Amino acid sequence: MIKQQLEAINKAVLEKLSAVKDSQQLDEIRVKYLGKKGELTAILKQMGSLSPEERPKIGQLANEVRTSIENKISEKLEQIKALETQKRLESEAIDVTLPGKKSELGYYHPLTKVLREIEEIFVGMGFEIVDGPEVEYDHYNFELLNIPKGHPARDTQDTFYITDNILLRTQTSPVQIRTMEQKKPPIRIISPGRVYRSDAVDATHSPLFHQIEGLVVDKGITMSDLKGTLEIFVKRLYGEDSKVRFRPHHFPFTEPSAETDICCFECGGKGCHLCKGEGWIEILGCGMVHPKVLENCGIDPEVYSGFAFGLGLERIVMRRYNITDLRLLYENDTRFLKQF
Ligand code: 2NM
Repeated sequence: MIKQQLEAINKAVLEKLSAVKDSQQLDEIRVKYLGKKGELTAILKQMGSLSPEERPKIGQLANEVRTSIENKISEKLEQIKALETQKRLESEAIDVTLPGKKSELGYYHPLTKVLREIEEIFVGMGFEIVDGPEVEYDHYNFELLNIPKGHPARDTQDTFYITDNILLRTQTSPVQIRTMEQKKPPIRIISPGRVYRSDAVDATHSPLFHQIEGLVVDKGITMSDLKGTLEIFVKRLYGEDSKVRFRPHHFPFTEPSAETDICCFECGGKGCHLCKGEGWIEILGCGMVHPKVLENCGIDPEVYSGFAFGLGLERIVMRRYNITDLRLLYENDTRFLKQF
């Protein structure tokens, strides 16, 4: 009787196993037949009613059935696991032959591009690139540069003041001043960076723009060093054929002072729309560092002399690329920036 029941269970399990589709169904079968309240366990509890001769035979059979069912279940489990892994791999498969998503490359901003070019030219002539604070004392931005109290450049109309004596630098000259205070000549530096002036925004004005200033101080520096250096700079930037001229000018921090023009690269000097009929285009201001400025920085003007210059980066960039509105340089519209 028990023997038939055991064989029936074995048969039922085999049938059910063949229909199992996932590990959950398999677990249900295991509990139903082998669990503590399972059918096989229930049968084994009836063993007490058997005769002593029958008991070991049926016991052995029961164990065989149990082992067989256990083996079948774990066999099935392996099959299901393999199937599930295969399904997962199929659903997660990546088609490596599909075209990839292109990540966009960055572009150098035109201001950065031209600045790097200019830096390269001066580094090639032995200049160092020096940085300094954009928030400055009026002491460094004006006083030591020989720009006296009451000078129009110091007016709140033109300069952004933070306190009575702290302001946003209006040129990068304070970097040159700080360098002269800290280092003994020979000094050969350029100081590029942001500068600030209280201007309303239009096509040619912005309260923030960029300047590059340069300074050379040593024994025996003369106006011919200034002219030679700046001529080489202009030729490297605009081509070996370009011509420069120096016009007398006035700056409080240099004496003598000059403005440097380049012969119009559009018309070759005849006069056109670009140079406004002049034949020449102004590109920088320069001069021999005023003896008072050297002295202000602890450098003896009887022993040392120097020259300095300053140029506006935006104007150079705008002329280089024919950009007529300065605001385009600050809007960071990639449709504009991609063109350079
Ligand atoms: C310019 C024009 C001329 C200049 C002077 C100095 C310093 F600190 F040495 F006195 N730095 N930069 C200078 C001279 C700047 O910009 C148009």
